[in-house]
Amino acid sequence: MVDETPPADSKLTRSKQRWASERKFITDAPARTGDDRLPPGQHLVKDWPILDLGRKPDVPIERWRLSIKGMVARPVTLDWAAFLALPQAHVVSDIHCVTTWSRYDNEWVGVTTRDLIDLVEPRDEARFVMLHGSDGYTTNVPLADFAAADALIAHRWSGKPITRDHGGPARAVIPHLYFWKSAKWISGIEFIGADRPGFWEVNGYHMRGDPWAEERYR
Ligand SMILES: Nc1nc2c(c(=O)[nH]1)N[C@H]1C(S)=C(S)[C@@H](COP(=O)(O)O)O[C@H]1N2
Ligand SMILES: [Mo]
Repeated sequence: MVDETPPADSKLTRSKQRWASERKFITDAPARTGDDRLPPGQHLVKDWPILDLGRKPDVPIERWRLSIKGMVARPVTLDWAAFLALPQAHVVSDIHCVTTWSRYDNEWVGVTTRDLIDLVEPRDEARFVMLHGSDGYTTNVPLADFAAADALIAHRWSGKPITRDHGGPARAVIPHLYFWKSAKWISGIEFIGADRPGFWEVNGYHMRGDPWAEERYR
């Protein structure tokens, strides 16, 4: 057996000790890495694909409105200025699309769903939300998932305004569910008591859509 341990005072040992104290080569990687980070059946992409129904509404910020209604004590319609006046959160999260692509480390800026929930005060009977897009798209999300700490209504990605192709001026981002739950061109958040299917859910997609449980279809 060859002992490859260098003597304690060798040049290499001293370099390694110095590297260790300087944390050389150590990046601040997220806790989830490798197999733990990519859900089953997914593959990684570097670019950001565009998927929608093909109708891309043009919503200038002067006409942008977000109406939050349904089973809430204080329904509200936000215009762009009111939306930007709410606390702005920075979130880094992964995208998992049901068509099997995933994209890591997306940098979002926007208003957390928790802050919006605090604003409108859902009634006890509210259990789900229906998200509405200006293109007529809808998608249903359990309230507990919508209220996740890293879920937000985002208006910036990678330091820039979200483009029209990707749902700008503002879109939902609910990172721990498949990306079809993240409505682009968001125009409404409706709190409801009983679950009902949105656009893709009517067409056979899962009511919840957890990528870790591969909840693709039902
Ligand atoms: N309003 C709206 N939101 C939508 C869609 C849509 O067609 N309309 N498509 C969904 C689907 S299936 C996916 S995978 C993602 C795609 O977002 P992206 O084009 O920014 O990648 O948006 C989701 N949100
Ligand atoms: Mo999708």
